[in-house]
Amino acid sequence: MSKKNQELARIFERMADILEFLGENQYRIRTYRRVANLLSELPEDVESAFKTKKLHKMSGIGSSTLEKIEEFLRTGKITKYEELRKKVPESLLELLDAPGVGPKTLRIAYDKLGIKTKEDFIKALKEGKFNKIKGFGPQKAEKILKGLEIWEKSKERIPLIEAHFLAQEVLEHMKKLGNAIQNISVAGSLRRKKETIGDIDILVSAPRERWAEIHEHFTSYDGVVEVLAKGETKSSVVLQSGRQVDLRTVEPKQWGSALQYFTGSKQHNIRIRDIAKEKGLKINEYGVFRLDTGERIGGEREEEVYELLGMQMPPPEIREDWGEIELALEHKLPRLVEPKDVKGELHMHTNWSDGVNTLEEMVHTAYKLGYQYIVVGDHSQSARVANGLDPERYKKQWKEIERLNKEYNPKGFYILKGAEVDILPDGSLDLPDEILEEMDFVIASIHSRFEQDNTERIIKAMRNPYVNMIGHPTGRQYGYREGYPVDINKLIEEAKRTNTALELNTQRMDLSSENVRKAVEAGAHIGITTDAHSAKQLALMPLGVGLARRGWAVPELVINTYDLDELMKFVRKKREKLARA
Ligand code: DGT
Ligand code: CA
Ligand code: CA
Ligand code: ZN
Repeated sequence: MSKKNQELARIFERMADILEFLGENQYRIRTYRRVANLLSELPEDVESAFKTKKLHKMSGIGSSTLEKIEEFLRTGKITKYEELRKKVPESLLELLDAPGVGPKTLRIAYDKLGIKTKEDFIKALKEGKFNKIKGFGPQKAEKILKGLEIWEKSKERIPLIEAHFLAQEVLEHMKKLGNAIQNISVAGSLRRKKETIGDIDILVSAPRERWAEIHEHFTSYDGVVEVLAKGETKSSVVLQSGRQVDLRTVEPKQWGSALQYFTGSKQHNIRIRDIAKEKGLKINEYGVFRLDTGERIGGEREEEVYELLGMQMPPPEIREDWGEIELALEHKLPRLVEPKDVKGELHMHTNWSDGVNTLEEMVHTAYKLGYQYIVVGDHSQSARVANGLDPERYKKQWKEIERLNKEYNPKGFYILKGAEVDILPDGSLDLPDEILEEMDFVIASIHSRFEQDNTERIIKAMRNPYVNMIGHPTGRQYGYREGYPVDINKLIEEAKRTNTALELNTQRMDLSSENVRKAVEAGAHIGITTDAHSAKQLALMPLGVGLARRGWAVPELVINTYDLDELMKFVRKKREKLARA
């Protein structure tokens, strides 16, 4: 649906709300709501529907409605709406977007309690002022407060990992419909693996006669707290977590073009449509068409959309108009790292330090994931809260690692001795070289002094011949804390020079995609890790791979796509290089 349709539908909805708040004529309120519904269901652009007089023929759209639409298309405003808005305090109007807050509730608040702002409204709810009002009761107040909390949250963007899990649950629910659904996929920024997601988009293809059933099933998912819209082609819901999910249905033959369209990004799609135009084609969510005859020439498969433009299909993660279009036209897109390339986990914790699972459980899970190796990277001694290990405890742990290796090596799986060693404030390491030398793979990370510039501190750590990867290089922990000041360009340069990898930590989303891209362009190595503190978290790897793909990472530079031999070669190369220097 076009933006204009949405905007206009919202204005009619809002006018109905205001009239209801003012206690006006029920008939007009119903009319406005019906118009809002019609507009949001309109398959074409309201502007063209107006020009072709299609709107004029629709029942439910009278002459005064047409006048308002005409005014909006001409001026971007509706006078009637501007007049109505002045009759209600602005800050109360805003509350109408919150679940469970309708115009009637606001009217009561305004009339009986003299409430004129959002803040007063929340305060009155908390203080139980509504309880005295007939038909209101503490349960209703509680429900509204909960709704407001969710609503506030929904205004923030969703961290990728959270969106991923929410979407997985919704997909599971949708799959219960079985063969009513032909294809289903996430789209939008979640498919592009953006670090934060505005709302979750899900696309479904199915024969038209199944659509009603599909939207019914979607909106009745038990994680839904509010249904924002339920239509023939699109429904929107709010989940308990306050997050919004949109679901769209298309016909099976439209699957490819719709998936392309709803994956975005908008910038990417604008460029794609321009290229289509130059080639005498038109591309939209319904398919690929010839401009002259209007004939539909494709759209069932997503690749086909790009093929018809004579280009490669850029992976969803890089569809941002960041240079991918030019390369795709020349058929020169790089082959990005894929989840199936990953051969091992480089960073995880067991209950020897702050992990929740035993070494054996972590090892078993990694083996089941089909990996060749796992680095045991428990914290070092100065991480007291994390129960960090001193040299003696590492040596004890090695005994257990050796025992497990006897069991796993014959199956082609290798447990590597390692540590996540703390980089101390002066850039020295929390473990002596003698211990590090006996390890197979060492991560060094900063866990203190987040306020200072840590560039030199990290560079010093990189110059240790036994440090193979810098853990979470910028210190950013998405949604929890900003990173420390650090010159990423210098780190990348030194990483390349010393043969040290930079970690892309899936859970912290550090490195950002931008930084991955810088590292890749400079030819520095990256390690994609889950930093798992439980066996379950080891499964987050594909998301990390998605983040790396967004940074255009190629397998040659991602060290955990290497076979064990190659990985050990990477380790040895640094030791030899720095020993010589
Ligand atoms: P978000 O939700 O803010 O993280 O970002 P997206 O990219 O998921 O954006 P969203 O949910 O508004 O729309 C999903 C996709 O649908 C978007 O990436 C491209 C496509 N799309 C939506 N509206 C428009 C539009 O007005 N023009 C174009 N070209 N594409 C659109
Ligand atoms: Ca979205
Ligand atoms: Ca959306
Ligand atoms: Zn860690």
